[in-house]
Amino acid sequence: QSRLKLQYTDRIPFTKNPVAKRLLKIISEKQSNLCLAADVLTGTELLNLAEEVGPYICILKTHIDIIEDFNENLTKHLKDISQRHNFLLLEDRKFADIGKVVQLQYTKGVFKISSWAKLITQHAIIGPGALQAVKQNSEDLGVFLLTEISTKDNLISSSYTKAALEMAEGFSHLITGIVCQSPLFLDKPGFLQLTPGVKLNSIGDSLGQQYSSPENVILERGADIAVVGRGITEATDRAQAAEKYRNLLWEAYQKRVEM
Ligand code: 5IU
Repeated sequence: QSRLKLQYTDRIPFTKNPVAKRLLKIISEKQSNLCLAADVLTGTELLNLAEEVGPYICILKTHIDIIEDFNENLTKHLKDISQRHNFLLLEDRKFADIGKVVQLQYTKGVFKISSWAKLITQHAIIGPGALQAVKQNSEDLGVFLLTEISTKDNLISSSYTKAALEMAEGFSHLITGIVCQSPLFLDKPGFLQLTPGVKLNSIGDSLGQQYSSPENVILERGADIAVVGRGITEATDRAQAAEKYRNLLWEAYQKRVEM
C-alpha cells in the first residue's frame, strides 16, 4: 500500500528508526505535520519563537550556526521547551563532508549538535560515509537525507535522487525520512517525506527559493511533514500563523488519505 494513503499511526510498524516512531506518535497526538524553520538570529528570539509556536508543531528546525550569541544554555533551554511542548529538534546542518569530519561536526565544536538534536539533515553526495559516521547513535538519532532541493536551477539530477534513495534504504535503522520535493518512495511507508518551500500567497523569494501552498505540498508533492519558515516567522501573530498552517496541512493529509 502506498504511504500516501496511510494514517501516521499506521506507519509506525513500518519504521525501523526509533526517532521516526516517536515522531509519528507526536504527529498524531498533536495532529500536526508542521515543521517550523526557526531561522532567527539570537537566542532570545529562538526561545520566544519556540514557546509561541511550540503547541502547533511536530518539529522545530534550526540553523544553529546563524545564532549570533550562541552559548550552551540556549540548546539546554531549547531542549526543555521541546520536551514541554512535545516536539523534536532538527538541526538542518546538511552535513556533506568526509565521514570523519561529519562525526566531529556532529559531536564537537561549540554547538555539540549530538547533545540536543534528535534529528539532523545530511547530503547524500559523499556516499555512505556520513551516515556511517553517525550510525552508532541510531537509538537516539534520526537522519533526514536530502534527495531533492527546493531552489531554482539546483544541480540535483533525477539519477542522483534515485541513487540517494537507494543509499537510504541501506540505512533504514538510522533514516527517519527523506527531504524532497516530489512523491518519491511510495512503497516505503516507514520513511517520512519532509518538504520545505511552503508559504501561502507567495511563489518565491529573490534568492531562488520556490514555494508551494500547504495543500499542494501534501496533495501533489507527497509531503508527510511540511517545513514553513518565513510564512510563520514574519507574521505579526506567529502563534496564530502556525495554528493556521497546522490546520491546513493536517486537513490536507486527512483528505489525501481519504481520496
Ligand atoms: N530548506 C529549503 N529548501 C530545501 C532544503 C531546506 O528551503 O530544499 I533541503 C530550508 C531552508 C530554510 C527553510 O531553513 O527550509 C525554508 O524557509 P522559508 O519557508 O522561510 O523559505
